[in-house]
Amino acid sequence: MALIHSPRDLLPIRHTLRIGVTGLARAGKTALLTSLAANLLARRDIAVRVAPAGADSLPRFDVAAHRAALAADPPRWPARTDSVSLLALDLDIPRPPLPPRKVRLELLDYPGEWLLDLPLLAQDYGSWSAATLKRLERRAEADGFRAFVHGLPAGTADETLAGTGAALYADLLRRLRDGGLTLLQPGRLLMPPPGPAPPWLALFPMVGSGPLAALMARRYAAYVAAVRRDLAAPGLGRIDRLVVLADILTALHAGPAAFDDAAAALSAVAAALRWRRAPAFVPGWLAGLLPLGGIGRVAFVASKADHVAERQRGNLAALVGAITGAQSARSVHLAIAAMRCTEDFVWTLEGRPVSAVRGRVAGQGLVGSYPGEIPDKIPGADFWVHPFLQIPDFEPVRLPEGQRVPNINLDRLIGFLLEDVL
Ligand SMILES: Nc1nc2c(ncn2[C@@H]2O[C@H](COP(=O)(O)OP(=O)(O)OP(=O)(O)O)[C@@H](O)[C@H]2O)c(=O)[nH]1
Ligand SMILES: [Mg+2]
Repeated sequence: MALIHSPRDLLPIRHTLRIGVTGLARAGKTALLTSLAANLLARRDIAVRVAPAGADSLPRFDVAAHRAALAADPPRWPARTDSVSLLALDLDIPRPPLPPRKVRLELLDYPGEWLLDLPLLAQDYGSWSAATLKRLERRAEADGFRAFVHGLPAGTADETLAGTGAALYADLLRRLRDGGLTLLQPGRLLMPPPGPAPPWLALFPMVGSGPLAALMARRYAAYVAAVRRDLAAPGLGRIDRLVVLADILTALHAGPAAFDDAAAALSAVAAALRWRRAPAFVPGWLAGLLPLGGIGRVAFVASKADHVAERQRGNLAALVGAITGAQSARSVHLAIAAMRCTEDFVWTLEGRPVSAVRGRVAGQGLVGSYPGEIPDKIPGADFWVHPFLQIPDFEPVRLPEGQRVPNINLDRLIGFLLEDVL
């Protein structure tokens, strides 16, 4: 460990490192934050404590309640969360003979829907509309909305018409989400920001060049400006490192259309992050002022990796890499389980031994699972001939307070995120 990483290390103040943890609903954000906190708090080599909330504006992540759920008998998963929250930990890292390095880690539980707004920063209204309408062509759910858009009269920018279109589109996004799709934009239509809805949220894709299209283009521009503002805001923005969680196993189970859509979403996010990351020659203080420019490291993570055996986890990580194109000093792709609930075992299925996992399922006791082979690249048509099975809802392992949470590859994630800190 280097004694000094940067000149500010010599100052007797605590500096803050903010890590965004993002992923779509149920991707495993809360489980990851709880496990990270429990494992850092259980460390003996550094002093770690939950930082006081002070006069902060963001709600605090309730570590104590989430850990208590795991310590209960029977243990329960941490409850669902539906708002942004912040977990702050103060770390004192010894480095004799110098005084300890003082770092505040701020971990932000960031909605995945908002992550899907990043690609919009590089698109204008016309190209976003064209791409979105094209994707909708193949979806039966979109029939009503498509008919509305094609039937729009030329030459009016009527507020009522705009309102009808926006309501139809927002409803369509919700139905597509329920149908298992991921690439749903703008994300704030599905996960609105706190407070009353501003008029520019009433937005939908359309083609043409009349006054209504011009109104939509203005709303889109206002939307993108708000996304940009949020990224630089002291509350939600200013993220130094980012973890993008993806539940790839559930996407594989959902079938080719849903999987391709999820992969397209993840790949668009990865491209937006690559495009926005400040080049190496831009000094840190300046990079922090650029939109997204301050994000120095990104980890793309397949979650719930304890649902497959060791042999398959390499493929799972490789698949995330193939989708995101991530692999550089500043990005990694990993398969992790924030809370490992299973053990590997060899299962004989139809006379053939397969590497499977087993864990406890409420009401059923110990259950074996072998969902199928994980492809190590984006799967083609032959993969989908054999359906990928649903992963069971394993119970978490009971965890007495103060203990480390069993996991897979969490140390690698921490090592990557905090390489220059620990
Ligand atoms: N086996 C296993 N299951 C996990 C793991 N992490 C999460 N899960 C499962 O996934 C569910 C969702 O995890 P959460 O951490 O609540 O996901 P989230 O992204 O915070 O979800 P929302 O708050 O609803 O957006 C959990 O209730 C578990 O059933 C893991 O490491 N292993
Ligand atoms: Mg959550």
